[in-house]
Amino acid sequence: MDPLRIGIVCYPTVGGSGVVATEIAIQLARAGHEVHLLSYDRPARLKHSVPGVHYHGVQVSAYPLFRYPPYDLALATRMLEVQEEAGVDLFHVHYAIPHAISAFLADAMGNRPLRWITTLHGTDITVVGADRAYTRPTRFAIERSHAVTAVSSFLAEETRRTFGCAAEIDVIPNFVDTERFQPGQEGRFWARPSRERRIVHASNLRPVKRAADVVRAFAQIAARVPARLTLLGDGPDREHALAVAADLGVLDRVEAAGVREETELARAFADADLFLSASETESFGLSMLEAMSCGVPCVSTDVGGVSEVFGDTGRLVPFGDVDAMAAAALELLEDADLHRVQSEAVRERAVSEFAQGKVLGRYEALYRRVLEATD
Ligand code: GMT
Repeated sequence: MDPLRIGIVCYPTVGGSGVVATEIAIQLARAGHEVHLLSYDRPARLKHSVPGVHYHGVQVSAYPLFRYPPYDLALATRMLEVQEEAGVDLFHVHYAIPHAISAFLADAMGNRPLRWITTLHGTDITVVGADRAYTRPTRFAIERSHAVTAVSSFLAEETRRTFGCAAEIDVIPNFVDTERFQPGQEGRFWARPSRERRIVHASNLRPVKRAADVVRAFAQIAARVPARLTLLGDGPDREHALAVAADLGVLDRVEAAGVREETELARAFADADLFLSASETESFGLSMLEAMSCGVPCVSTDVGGVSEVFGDTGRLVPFGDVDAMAAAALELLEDADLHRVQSEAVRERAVSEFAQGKVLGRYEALYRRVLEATD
């Protein structure tokens, strides 16, 4: 089949949607397609140049009159330029706001039709999209997209419920590179002389992630078994989480490891014993999938699409119930046999359901479907 010229638009920050978009870009380029990636900064996972992926930065001028620089306009212009210069066949925009609206505008401004697919990731629907100021443009942009995908059935349903959208939404789950995210060689806590349990949490530490609840659950765990918590990633709630750790007397066992590249992330997960997530909402939970791929069992709040990722592995607890989270974690951390079974089960689920090779073909098939339908 002919190679395609695909434009990918995403946020560059260390967040799941940027990671997914960049991984799609890299894999498409490896498969021989020409990829143009647009963002306001170089995405974290595109630190080094990748043959076949062309990065286009979007510049927003800081004119004194603009209290809020209009990024959506600058992006629309850049999309149009990239379409004209590189002959992009199709744009794939990640996160509805404002990317899908910029695509609509670029299409309206250009001389030839611009086609785009919108992938919904999470708070573009559950939080931002539900804000009255953004509801109508989000609904409009979704309905005008040439195809719409969501990363979980939960998110697709939530989109229909919040916006009353009639648009068809394909559910294409997130994926993981199961070669890069592999179990380590060291063994888990039962193989360590210290028996110390290594607990991890990875996120952008925004309030929605409830990092302080992770610390609270950890304090209960650490009161029962030797344990250490590593917070991977960075964000606004970092200091609060550490203050809670200090209040609970476990600060010496909590490490805030900052933003991690995926190689470091894979290394940190490789020999970890448990991933804790206390999110208020989570449409998918990509970091948990990456941990699962490394054989790390997860305990999470039962929110959003997490149950779709877990299947019958892991443990789900009610949102806000720190005691239940600690109890579920201890069940796994005090029983080496149960932990071994769970560790194998999560790895097996990541490989059988979410391996990158299985999922990516669905995007390529969708691109071709949209192009054929609109030719
Ligand atoms: O929606 C967000 O909060 C940001 C977004 C991101 O860019 O990281 O995260 C969402 O997309 C990820 C990738 O699809 C999902 O793994 C996360 O669950 C989802 N976050 C939320 O729903 C809170």
